[in-house]
Amino acid sequence: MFCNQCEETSKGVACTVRRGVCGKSEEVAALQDLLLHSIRDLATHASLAREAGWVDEEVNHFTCEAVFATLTNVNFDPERFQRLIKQAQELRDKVREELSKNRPDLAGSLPSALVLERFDISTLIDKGNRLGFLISLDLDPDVRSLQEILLYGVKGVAAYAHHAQTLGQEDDSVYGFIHEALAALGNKEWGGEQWLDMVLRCGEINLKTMELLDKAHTSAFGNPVPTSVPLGHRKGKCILVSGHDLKDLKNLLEQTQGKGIDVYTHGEMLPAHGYPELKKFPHLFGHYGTAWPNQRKEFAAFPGAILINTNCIQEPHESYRDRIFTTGPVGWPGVEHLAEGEYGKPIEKALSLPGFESDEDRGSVMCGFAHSAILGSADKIIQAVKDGKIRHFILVGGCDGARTGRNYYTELVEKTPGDTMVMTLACGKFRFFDRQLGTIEGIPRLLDIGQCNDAYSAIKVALALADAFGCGVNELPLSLVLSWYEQKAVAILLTLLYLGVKNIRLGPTLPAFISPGVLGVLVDNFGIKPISSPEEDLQAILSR
Ligand code: FS2
Ligand code: SF4
Repeated sequence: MFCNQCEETSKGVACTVRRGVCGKSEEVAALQDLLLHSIRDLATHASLAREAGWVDEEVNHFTCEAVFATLTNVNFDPERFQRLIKQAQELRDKVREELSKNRPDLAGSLPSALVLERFDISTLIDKGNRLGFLISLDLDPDVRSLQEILLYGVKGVAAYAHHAQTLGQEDDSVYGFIHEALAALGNKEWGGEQWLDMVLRCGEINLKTMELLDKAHTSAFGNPVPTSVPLGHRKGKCILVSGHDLKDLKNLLEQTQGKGIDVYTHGEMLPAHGYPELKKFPHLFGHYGTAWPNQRKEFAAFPGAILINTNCIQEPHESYRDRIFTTGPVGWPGVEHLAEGEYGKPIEKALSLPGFESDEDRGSVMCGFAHSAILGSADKIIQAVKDGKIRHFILVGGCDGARTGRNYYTELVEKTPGDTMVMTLACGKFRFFDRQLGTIEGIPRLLDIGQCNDAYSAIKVALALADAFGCGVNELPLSLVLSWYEQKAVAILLTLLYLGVKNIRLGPTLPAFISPGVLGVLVDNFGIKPISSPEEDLQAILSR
């Protein structure tokens, strides 16, 4: 196996033997490799078909769903990959047939197809092992690095496009780019400049995708409003929902109404409490636990059923294996996977379990500071900056991780002086989300913008502030300190680079897939830098 797509890759280079650090087996790695080769094949055909004016919705949706399954900590189930590989072949054949009908000029010169004849898992694993990683390891290191950045960025875009599409928001230019980029990964002629151009285009298309997702969330659930969320629990039966998919949560809230079950959020679901169409359910009680790396301990202690709908899943511990259910792109072998909206089983399970035996007050946190809420206070914020009451904005955003070394972010936030505002998003915030940082002019100093899926909100706020101050984003008293782990974070980083945002601090380590040559380009053109110590970085940030 070869996989270097996440921050915790083995020895900071790649996971290559037996089992990835995340728990991905060699067999699943081979199936993911074969799936990616199959999707590239499908994308090559779909791109040609699109040029001929033939676009297929099923192909578009499948591409995103299947690519999403290959992100870190999403799907570990060989049987699900077996089905996806078969489906990729069937859809490729469908597109190929259309092409033969509609592009007679291509007769005899259709791209060669990756044809699989047997679909038993061991044959597929064997094929995946023979094909290996999608990007040749023998390429020029900078070209290989740029292709890997593109592949991982596209994975993030596909995940966001899938989230948006399930809520009815889509745009063919997003699917068009995903197909074009995946098809390009077979190109042996391009040099660094062409790949760099594709990488920045990926950032551009991700911006559009995140805008679609923002529209999807706000049209379905309303604009988030600042909301206090209890961190404790109350006596009663309970279901915990982890992941990112708000539509699943709404379905579950509807299906549990009047059943005497409280619903709690975990990890990236916390921002759900701020949406009017979700917070209106009185049995959406509170937030339980912290971020994904702590799930084995936290899920084991949760006395009800658990539903997880996207990344990040870890190997379920025996103590809760019979009460955890997956839905959407996520999967673990042996864990019951539910079709969208079919939550009878977790409900039944929750009713059969003891639930919380008593009330417990553990305080609360605020969420719901998405663009509409922050920009609703824009006048106050701008005045506070002009009056010198707000010296600097620091966006501390990104992923949490299982390894040590992320305490940097906690310390940095704890050490920010009282005249700075800290904006945060994604699951890295659980290292400091309950800190009481006080207020400036009545506005909390710690503003939770939302999930990683809400990075668009942060961008919108930054652009609006730049507009109000009549300057560019890089001239604002704003610094970005990011923590990355998986491929959604790669896509967001590419969007920031596409927007020309400079001097981003990135940690806890730099991606293994960035070659020294490509890092040089990022440093020279964008001033990207690794994090150092909280004290040193704060001093540099505040002396700007
Ligand atoms: Fe966190 Fe994991 Fe959100 Fe990432 S829950 S690291 O995949 O998507 O952020
Ligand atoms: Fe290793 Fe990360 Fe790949 Fe898992 S996703 S196999 S930890 S590089």
